[in-house]
Amino acid sequence: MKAYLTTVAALAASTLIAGAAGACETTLRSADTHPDGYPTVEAVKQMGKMLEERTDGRLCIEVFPASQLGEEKDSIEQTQFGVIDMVRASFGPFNNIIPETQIVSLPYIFRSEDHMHHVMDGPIGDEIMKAFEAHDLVGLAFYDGGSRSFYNSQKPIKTIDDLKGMKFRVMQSDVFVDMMDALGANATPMPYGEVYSSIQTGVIDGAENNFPSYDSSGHAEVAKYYTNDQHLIMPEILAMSKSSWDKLTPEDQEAVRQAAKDSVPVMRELWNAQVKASEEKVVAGGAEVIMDVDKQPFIDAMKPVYDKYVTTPELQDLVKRIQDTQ
Ligand code: GTR
Repeated sequence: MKAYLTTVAALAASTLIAGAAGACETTLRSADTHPDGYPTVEAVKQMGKMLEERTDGRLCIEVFPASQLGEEKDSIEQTQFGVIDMVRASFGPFNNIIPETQIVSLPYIFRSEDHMHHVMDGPIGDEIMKAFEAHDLVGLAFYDGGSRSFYNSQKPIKTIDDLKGMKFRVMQSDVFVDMMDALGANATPMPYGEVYSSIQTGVIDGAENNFPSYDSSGHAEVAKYYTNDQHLIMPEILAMSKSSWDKLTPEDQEAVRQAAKDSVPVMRELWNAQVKASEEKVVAGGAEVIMDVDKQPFIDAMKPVYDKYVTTPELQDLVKRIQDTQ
């Protein structure tokens, strides 16, 4: 399950910035659900190297990969409580906690990953980032989750009709339960770590994710039909515990912000390489990938989800601002 990442891990290691030697005064513990070598894990490690160097060893980051500090939803809570200093997570598990994350988590809200970058790198992203503070979190940087699509163990899915009555794991967010309802399928919200065995034992038929996660989680081994419908292009975030943040001097806070910002291009480069590598790897491993999907019926089917979440003139305006962003 880990071998797939060798190339990207090597790429990451080769670009590492040498950190100051010796013990760090403060080590920030950062949680990630993904294994070592995954782009998000490597980007935060590189952020740590930059931070260590720029603060003369005052601040370091230790990344705990592979859900060592708990499943994503739990590590978010632990970060809010200050037990964990930092967490890198998808927007999905924040949806039920921070309503401001919902609109940019709607299916097909973004036309492409570039569109998402343009929105999240601008004023709309800044507004959403600020919303984390009311929930004891300081948003540091937006990372990428690529585009998520359906996969399952039963049959190739070509149209919405093929999804009817099937059971799919979704992240623990009401938005995605409603998305599955709108598609006529059944949603089973559950932690990421339970998906592999749930597919294997037939508790669910499948799940949905991007190529790197489909690959690294091993889900491709148990659910070989992947349909590239790209229903979700949504941001991920690297966030810090407000209580850990408040312990830092303004100078160190600035160093953390800057290092997080500088880790974004690193993350994007690793990400693009990994998407390609993972797609090739799952296909070589026997996955049947349907790339050519007519997305329009999927987009049209999402109307009830938009009706449910885009409920005020302000939210309607936000959707329009997102759509108008080039
Ligand atoms: C991945 C994402 C993780 C996690 C996972 C999931 O794409 O990077 O943060 O949210 O999906 O489906 O739980």
